[in-house]
Amino acid sequence: MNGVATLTGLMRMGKRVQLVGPLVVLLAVVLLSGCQLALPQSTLSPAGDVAQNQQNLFVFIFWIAVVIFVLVQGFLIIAILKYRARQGREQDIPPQVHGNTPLEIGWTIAPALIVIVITIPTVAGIGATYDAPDSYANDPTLTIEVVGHQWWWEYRYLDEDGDLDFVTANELHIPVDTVINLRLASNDVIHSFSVPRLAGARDVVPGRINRMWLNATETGVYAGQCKEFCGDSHALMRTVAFARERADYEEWAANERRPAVMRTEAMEAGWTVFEENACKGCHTIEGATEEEYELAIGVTGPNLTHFGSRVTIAANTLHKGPADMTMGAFFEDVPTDPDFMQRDPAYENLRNWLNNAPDVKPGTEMPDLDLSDQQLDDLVFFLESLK
Ligand code: HEC
Ligand SMILES: [Cu+2]
Repeated sequence: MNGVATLTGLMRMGKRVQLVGPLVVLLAVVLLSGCQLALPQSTLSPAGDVAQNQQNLFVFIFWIAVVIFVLVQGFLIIAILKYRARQGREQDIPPQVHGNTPLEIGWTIAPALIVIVITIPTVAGIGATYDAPDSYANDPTLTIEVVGHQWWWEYRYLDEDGDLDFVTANELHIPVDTVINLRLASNDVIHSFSVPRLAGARDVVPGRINRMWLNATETGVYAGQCKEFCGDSHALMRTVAFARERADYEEWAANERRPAVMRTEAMEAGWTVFEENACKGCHTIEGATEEEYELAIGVTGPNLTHFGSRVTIAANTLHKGPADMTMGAFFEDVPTDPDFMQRDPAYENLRNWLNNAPDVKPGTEMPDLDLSDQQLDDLVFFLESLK
């Protein structure tokens, strides 16, 4: 009987030991997965001053927490070892400190001081996220209105006089070492704008205009995302910021200011599909003059004037190319070959989007318009010609 009991006991222990290995591995994976620094949305690899300031604050508080952790755990371990029950002294009670006035005062004041030390730079840091501090007074500035829509971002660039310069969507282009003042508004529900490697998040609230500033200190492509649950496709409401040298940015902006390319004969079929299928009512394509080029002035969906020069669709959830291509590969080698768009399945993702947008993005206002294969081909060609 006893032997059986010992045996089952041993077996149980064996099982427990077997479990420990995988559990340790699992715990390590969960805990260490946060240690990768080069993730696209990591606040731990800042590429702008606002993100850098926020990281500095984080590191400062982190080390305070480490010191407190080591002290508290250290005292705890000492207490456990020193005052543990030992054979023969089960009844011993260590000296009691209850009512010890210097200690009581000490551990009231110390945490209060720690909180004050953390609060001052935190509040100052929050204050510095709205407008660039005076030390940036000599930097060039650019103001962009950011409008959150379910589920995409509209970017309205303002000129020096504060008048509307041009409108684009989802892909934010900025020059490096420039103070970018963002004015944030919502078209429907509360969203939150965030490109973590450049700056923290700010809520985008209907009925008010919030503001934040950021700058990019390195050229690069920085991923972002809506950070406030805003409905069905909230997780598919991303954004991407391209920080470029000033000359490259200026070249891009000059193109954005231009009206859409003139209609060529090859684009005619696609334009007809666009015009006859309600697209025109939801999307804007800015033409030169009304006679030369018919205007589309819909504002429900993204501005498509220079859609052909964008590399992503559906608020940066997909690139336009073949469905099996990774985002990274597409970004590295954005197709510039004029024949690319005629190749099958070159613009597969874009084609799928046009074919049935709600299938790609649940809840989107863009309907499934039941287009034929030929109409889809014509549309892809037309849209991709809008450089
Ligand atoms: C009822 C309004 C509506 C109609 C009609 C409509 N769209 Fe859209 N479209 C939208 C909205 C809203 C989005 C943004 C979806 C998202 O990303 O959440 C969109 C997105 C797009 C995009 C991707 C833009 C980008 O930058 O991500 C393209 C391209 C597009 N539409 C083309 C078309 C074409 C072509 C038609 C006609 C066949 C059409 N749309 C009809 C509302 C509409
Ligand atoms: Cu959202």
